[in-house]
Amino acid sequence: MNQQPQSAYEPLSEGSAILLTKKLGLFNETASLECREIGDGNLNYVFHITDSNSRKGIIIKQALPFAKVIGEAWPLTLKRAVIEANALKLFGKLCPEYVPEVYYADEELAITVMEDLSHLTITRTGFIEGESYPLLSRHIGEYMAKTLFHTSDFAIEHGRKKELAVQFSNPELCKITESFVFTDPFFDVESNDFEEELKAEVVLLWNDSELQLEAAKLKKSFITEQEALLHGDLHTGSIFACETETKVIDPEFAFYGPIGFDVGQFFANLLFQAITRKGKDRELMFKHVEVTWDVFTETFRTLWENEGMEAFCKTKGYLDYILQKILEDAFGFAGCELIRRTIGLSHVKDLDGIENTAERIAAKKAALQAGKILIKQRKNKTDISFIINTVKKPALT
Ligand code: SR1
Repeated sequence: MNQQPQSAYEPLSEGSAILLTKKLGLFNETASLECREIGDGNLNYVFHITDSNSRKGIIIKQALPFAKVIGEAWPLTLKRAVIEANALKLFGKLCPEYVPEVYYADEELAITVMEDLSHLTITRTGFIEGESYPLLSRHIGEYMAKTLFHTSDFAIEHGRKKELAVQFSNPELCKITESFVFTDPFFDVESNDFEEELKAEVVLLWNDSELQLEAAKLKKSFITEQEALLHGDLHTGSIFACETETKVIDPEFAFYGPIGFDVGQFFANLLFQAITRKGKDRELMFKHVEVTWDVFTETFRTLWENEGMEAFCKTKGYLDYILQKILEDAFGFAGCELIRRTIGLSHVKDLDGIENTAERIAAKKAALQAGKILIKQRKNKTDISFIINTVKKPALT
């Protein structure tokens, strides 16, 4: 008889999370530990454990074996916890200032124990409450340049890069993106989710053959190009921040893919805020987009010049070609993210949280319009102002 090996996996409770913390010796013996589950419960448990004597804390994140946002019947690999822990460790080496420290990881329990970031706020939440995080774009531009350059063929020996691409093979999580970002929003399928007031726009989008062709090209690029180790889900819900500090969390979607995907997702999520804001507050978001790109290119250029290992790094015009490709890709991927979070599965609170129906629908139409322009007109756009104008002056793009 075939016996299946018993898995040691079991979901933690607040009580068993404290017991685990004690077993790992993460606090001293006199600690008085308290625990709260603070996750949104969609994909993971997140336990916040604090010592009420020292006020120090840790986070234990545990992957759940299903994706609640899709349905408990949708099983989801626990291997993503290993991907996440390893990505945090690697990105942490490349960019310690912007990545939480990992103290411990257990593959069987699918847990990662990491630095407590409770002094920071999730950027999306802070933005919705009116925060502007002045250093965010500087930090994320630098984070992206360092993590993406240092995991690319431009910086590491080819055998090592191929080993990393295998280690971070993440088919199940990539499938989520392939379906819900790159496919479903462009067709009339059940997973889509939008208000009746948007139906006419959405039907136009489903019948736009030029848009579909360009979305297909972007999906192909996402599936086939192994340029660098991506975060893979770099939206403002994956970033903790305050006025002075920024930390990038949740790289469970990490895999080797096209560099522009991380850049484009971050751009799109800044644009959701630009769409919902007015006047000076709106300009701040456009400024964030511009600074992100400036810092990203400056840092990437410096790394390329000082640490580039690829034989063609000194070839005139090659770096400019690479940066232009990243920019065009980022525009297209940003367009897909704008459309997906508006009419597909897994919306953003920036738009869904607008209480006034007319304002909410207008904001969603603006997001769809910007998304379509970015996807269809991304080619040969050499300036960051193109993405800003898709929201600021869509008629001129
Ligand atoms: C099933 S997970 C839905 C979405 O949440 C994550 O943040 C990713 O964006 C994913 O597409």
